[in-house]
Amino acid sequence: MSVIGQSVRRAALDRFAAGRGRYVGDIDLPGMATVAFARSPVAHAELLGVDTEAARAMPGVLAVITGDDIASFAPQPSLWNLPGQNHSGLKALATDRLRYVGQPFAAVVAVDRRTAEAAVRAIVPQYRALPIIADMDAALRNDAPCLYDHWSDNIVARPRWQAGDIAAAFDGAALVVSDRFTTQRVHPCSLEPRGVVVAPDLDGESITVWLSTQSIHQVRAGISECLGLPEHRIRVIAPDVGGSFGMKACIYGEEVVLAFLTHRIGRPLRWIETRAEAFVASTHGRDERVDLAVAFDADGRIRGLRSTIVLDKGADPYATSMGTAWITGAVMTGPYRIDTIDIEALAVVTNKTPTGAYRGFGQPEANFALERALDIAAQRLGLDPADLRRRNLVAPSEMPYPTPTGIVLDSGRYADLLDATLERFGYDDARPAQSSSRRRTGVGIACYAETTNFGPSPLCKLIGVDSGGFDITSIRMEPSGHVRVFVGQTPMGQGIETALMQVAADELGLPIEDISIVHGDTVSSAYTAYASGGSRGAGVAGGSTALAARRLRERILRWGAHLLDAPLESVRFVQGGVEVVDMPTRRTGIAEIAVAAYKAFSTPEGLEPGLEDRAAYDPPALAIAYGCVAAEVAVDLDTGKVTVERIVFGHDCGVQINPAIVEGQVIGGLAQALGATLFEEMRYDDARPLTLSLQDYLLPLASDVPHVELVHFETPTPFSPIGAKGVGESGTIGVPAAIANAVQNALGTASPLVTLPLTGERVLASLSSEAKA
Ligand code: MCN
Ligand code: SMO
Repeated sequence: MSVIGQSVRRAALDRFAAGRGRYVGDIDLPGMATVAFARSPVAHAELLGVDTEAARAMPGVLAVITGDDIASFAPQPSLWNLPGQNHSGLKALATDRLRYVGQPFAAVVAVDRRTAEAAVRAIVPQYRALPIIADMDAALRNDAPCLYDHWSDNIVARPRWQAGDIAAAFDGAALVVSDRFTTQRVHPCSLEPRGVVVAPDLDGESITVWLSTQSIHQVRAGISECLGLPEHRIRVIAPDVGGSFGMKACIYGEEVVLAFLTHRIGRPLRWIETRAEAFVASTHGRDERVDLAVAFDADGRIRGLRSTIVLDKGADPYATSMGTAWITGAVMTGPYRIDTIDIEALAVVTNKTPTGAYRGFGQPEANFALERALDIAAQRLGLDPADLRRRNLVAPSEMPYPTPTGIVLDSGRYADLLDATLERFGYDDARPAQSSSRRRTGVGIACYAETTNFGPSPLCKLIGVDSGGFDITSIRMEPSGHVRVFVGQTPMGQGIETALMQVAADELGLPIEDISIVHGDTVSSAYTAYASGGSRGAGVAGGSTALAARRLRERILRWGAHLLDAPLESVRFVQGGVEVVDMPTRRTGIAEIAVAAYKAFSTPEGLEPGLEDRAAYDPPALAIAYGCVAAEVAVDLDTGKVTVERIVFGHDCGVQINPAIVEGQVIGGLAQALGATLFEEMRYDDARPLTLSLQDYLLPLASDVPHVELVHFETPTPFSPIGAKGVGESGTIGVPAAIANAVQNALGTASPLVTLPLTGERVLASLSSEAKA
């Protein structure tokens, strides 16, 4: 029986549940000192000097450094570098200017955390306030000051996609829907904050870095670049990672500073982010505004689409630079047949914490705009929202369907999945909205198409990712017959290690207990140029793992023939061994083959002793997952509070390796999206952050998550050897639009909801517009 498709229990679950996780914060090394960072208290200022004298004099303080001490460093690298993109040139510690509240400008090393934090409080920056660029409008104003003196404006880059005759598409339209759709800034809030431990190696030249990250190889390259230390002298290890959600994808200044300091001080060092620090020190997500105009025929067919996307990148375009906005532009046409477009994406710098990757990565933002626009159009054209979508969804017969932005909709049954989801939901009976004087209910839907299996090297090159998009897997059968699989992916809660065990077990016909995964170490696991992220673990690392396991199987087969003294053509691989075709008594088991391969008094023609192999997999294209979300909400007319009563989530991630994990991924992503739809928001007052604790920043509780029913389709993608598409981000994409459409359905003719989150205030404001109308 195939192991793929089985809900194999995740190996790490019991360990985590029993409190036996081993995170960066659990690492304790002899002589280890603690680092704390002094961070900017202001949004924008000229930094005139930093008085560190009092801090240095404190007992227990081992060192204090400022930006001047790292002046020789190379700037913090960014993961995406679009052609023509502007760079900040900023280093790990600020020197002449402070550009956001939370920007580090000095670091203290002390014997313990309390001393380090007290010393940080004793560091006094002298500064002169500068005019603040509080938001994207301020950044784009003609007379706006430039955040960087070497830029001519505040724009990081502005890629554009154009296809077809856009003027004609709009001129001949029966209806044009046009509005401004805003997705707010959110805080990714992983359970485990960021953390770094560094130690000098015994050779006195190399260092080991333990880091809560999804990108061990990029971080190694980044530290190497910043410090000018060769990569082979830096070992990066990701121990257990307690959630990362994209936020731990980039190279932060903290790891660079600690790598430098451990060298200088010759002691192991630790920095563990505090929860309060995380709100300003780790990258935020979203913060995009989408101006969208869609032109329709009278029957609801889409004629063309115009859009301008603006991403508030915060103070520094490092991290994933323009990536989020680029993806928003690239996926703006969704799962629909749209060939005429004019889309432009801008990222601008402001005086806020930098934004970076966050689960969904630009796609919820696009989906919210497009799916809201489709509902507004359906209402104006007198069509059912589902019918309007059916008329535009790309049909299986049209696939592979190249979208005008260069994405290929590879496979799937979009309309069938919409129908199946609506049937499970009872859509036809659920509409129209019910109302009473205090409470109204509504239903809403949203479809999505999602880029997954991030990779193809040509795409990486196009967008300026500095490596190809392949994964490498090495595989070794030990003399005991146990198989170790060395992968480049990093588990961060998504269960990739279990899925990859299943892939190897399946190819080798072995029980899952006979497989283990080695991950998260630049020395002992495999190299992956691009990290974990882009929902690529299952499809891309699953691909390289399947290919490597197939090569190992071929070796086992040849060893088997050798041991059986039979020609290769006459033997076959069977569960647990190799046998001569039609002569099952002439059989040798895996255990005997494994021992023979290592003892090897004689070796099969063309092979060497031992049983190991490797494979790289570079997908030919992104694999496009898709789905449909149907939501039922209740709106309290006194307070505007939205309660999500029920969600039916239909999705297709191709072949499911582990259905239980897939389900957990979808529901986890959905819960995150629910928070982002209803109440999560990083609030600022003139670039001063107001939400600095979990008291102010509302995360969804278990009781906020409604009953969720899933509908699964499994259309294998041709772009992965195992047919798997990604699912790790799927839950986040269609949920905001589906809920907003349901709330709008409840509110009826009130003014369109176009801004997230859907707070009570916003809902009441929309209602009062109805009263006036
Ligand atoms: N899977 C499967 N069959 C498929 C697809 C996926 O069984 N066809 C399972 C696999 O166990 C896989 C998991 O679902 O590991 C997610 O698959 P995939 O979409 O390939 O995503 P990755 O493994 O690359 O994980 C990264 C992805 C991203 S980009 C973010 S952001 C995210 C997410 O996963 N961050 C997470 N899910 C998260 N879940 C947790 N708990 N914590 C995070 O930080
Ligand atoms: S935001 Mo996920 O790491 O692609």
